[in-house]
Amino acid sequence: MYSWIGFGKQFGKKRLTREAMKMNNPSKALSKKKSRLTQPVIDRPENLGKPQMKWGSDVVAEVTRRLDLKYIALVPGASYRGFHDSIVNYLGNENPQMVICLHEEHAVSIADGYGKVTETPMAVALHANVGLMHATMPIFNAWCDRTPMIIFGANGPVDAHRRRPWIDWIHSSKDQASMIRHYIKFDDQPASPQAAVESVLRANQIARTAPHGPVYIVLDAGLQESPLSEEISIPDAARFAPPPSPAVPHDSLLQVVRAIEGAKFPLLLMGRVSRNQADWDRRVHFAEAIGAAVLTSSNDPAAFPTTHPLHFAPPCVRPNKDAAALIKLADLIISLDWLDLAGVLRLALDKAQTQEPAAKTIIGCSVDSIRTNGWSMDHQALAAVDIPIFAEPDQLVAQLLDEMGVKKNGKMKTRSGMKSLVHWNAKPVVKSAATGQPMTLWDMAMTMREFAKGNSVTFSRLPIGWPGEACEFNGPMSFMGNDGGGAVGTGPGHTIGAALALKDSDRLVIGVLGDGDYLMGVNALWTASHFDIPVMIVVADNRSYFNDEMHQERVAQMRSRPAQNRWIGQRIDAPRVDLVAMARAQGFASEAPVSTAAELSAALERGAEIVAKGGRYFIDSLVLPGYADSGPDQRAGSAKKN
Ligand SMILES: Cc1ncc(C[n+]2csc(CCOP(=O)(O)OP(=O)(O)O)c2C)c(N)n1
Ligand SMILES: [Mg+2]
Repeated sequence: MYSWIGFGKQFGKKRLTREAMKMNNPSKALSKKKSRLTQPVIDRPENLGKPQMKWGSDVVAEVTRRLDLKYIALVPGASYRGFHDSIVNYLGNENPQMVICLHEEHAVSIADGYGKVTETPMAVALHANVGLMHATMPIFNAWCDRTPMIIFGANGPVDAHRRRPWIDWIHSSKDQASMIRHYIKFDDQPASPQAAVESVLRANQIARTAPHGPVYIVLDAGLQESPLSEEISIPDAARFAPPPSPAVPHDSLLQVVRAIEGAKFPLLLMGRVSRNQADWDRRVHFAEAIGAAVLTSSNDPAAFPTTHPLHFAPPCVRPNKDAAALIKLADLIISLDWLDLAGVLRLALDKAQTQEPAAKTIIGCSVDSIRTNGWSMDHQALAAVDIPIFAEPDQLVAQLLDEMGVKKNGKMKTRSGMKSLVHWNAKPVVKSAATGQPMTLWDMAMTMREFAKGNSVTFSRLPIGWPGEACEFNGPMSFMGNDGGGAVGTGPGHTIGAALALKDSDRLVIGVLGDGDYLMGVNALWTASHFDIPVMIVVADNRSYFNDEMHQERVAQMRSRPAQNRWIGQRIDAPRVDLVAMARAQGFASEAPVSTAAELSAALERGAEIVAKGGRYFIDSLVLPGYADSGPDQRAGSAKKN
């Protein structure tokens, strides 16, 4: 099999501590930790000799090499053949190493999955026009996910006299980035190799500065394929590092402390926070020190231990009953970049519109406002906030602990208003269906929860309707969040990208996907096999785009029309798609579909053994159509044709 080579230092960020701030030296905040990520020795070029930087595209490759970009996901295309050659024959297919994909949508989704885990960018290369067109949807999703990503596109030759007939003309467009400019943070089309140096350094800095996001650099084919005619200066990339989070002004910090001291029932909404273990620990200390209840969102990566005594309600997207009760009870709400603060308050407090004031003190901590534009509305409704904090949430937590002098392992503060609350995890667990009964989504979810308990599982994705009660997350790698852009088809790519990032760890990466999501993105799987990435995919197979059956049922009911027709144009049946064959065809081990909790348990054990040895496993888990996010009596399984 393949062997692996070690890899060097990584651009990373540390919180600004009081000491670092005193020194007023942001570079102190760069992590010195060695990356544990390694690159597979695979697809090795031969007879390279000692490659010299001689071509325009060599310069782009050279700068890219210095940015600690380990991988470049791609589908090839002649528009960037110069850059492709530079990566293979100049860089030796290392740093970045090519991750070949069967669709541009997967190249971007894999980079998104990777970025969610590492909070660092993966590079992507896309063919002119058509490759970019294939990739637009996952680029939008990465934008919504706030995932850093450096995308190289191509164009031209921009100089029309150098274009080959036909093919170069269809690969040329004016302002190519306009196709995606509404959902990227930066784009550029440098006109010379020296300008490309600056362009790539700037793109890297912007992608890695919070709020993270994708950036796009268009490489003119003329620039790529021109021999260098002058000396190129490539500066030390460390001098173009992303800045750490802005610090919270001391006055604001004191306001927050006073609000906490005056609160009877503080509630922490843990939203888009970091994947860093030390930050996780600080969030736990903070919640315990101030005795705040905690909510987490099942849209976002794990942010807080979900079975912790202060995490009273199961994770959710829209507030479930328990979450709404907590929001109603709270007199102080501290939002740590909660995705939709105004929306969640509106739903929980039964407000007719988002601007209706909530009679609570609200602290909103986020840097998201600087990324807002007029095209995408993914910035969500405007929240009323009493103490606005422009900083990354973990920066605020670190400074608050410092300011309040919170000791590690101090006692958890208890609040009288919390005594009567029953923790979601203390409620009697509804057993899975009796052996032999077909599984509901609830049964499947509870079976997976049991399995995950004994294994170090990273859920790269969870399907629609998955119950919060199945989300037992105990660390920042437990769950990577769902598709921020509501992008069906990204699940397989996200899973493989997350597994690539975690391939040298002891974590078992599992993507639990809807069958519609799996089928739309299914040929992402081949990349995992080609790269020998250990991973498991489990499909909650209801043979339907079931989410939309629910919509059709609702519309029919609103219009007093027959709801039993909701399945038409929704069912993925007749013929049944052989999901297992599609996985096997791409190098995954699998077995016959399972339809009971006992069968699923056994399949998971078999799969875990194979993945632990470095393999890939696929499970087709048949479930009755229906959702379990409102509890074990799952919704709407009945109105169906058969
Ligand atoms: C690219 C894209 N196309 C269509 C949709 C609309 N859509 C939302 S959920 C969904 C169904 C997804 O099916 P599946 O993954 O099987 O999950 P299920 O609804 O069955 O739970 C569809 C089609 C979407 N969100 N994204
Ligand atoms: Mg489905």
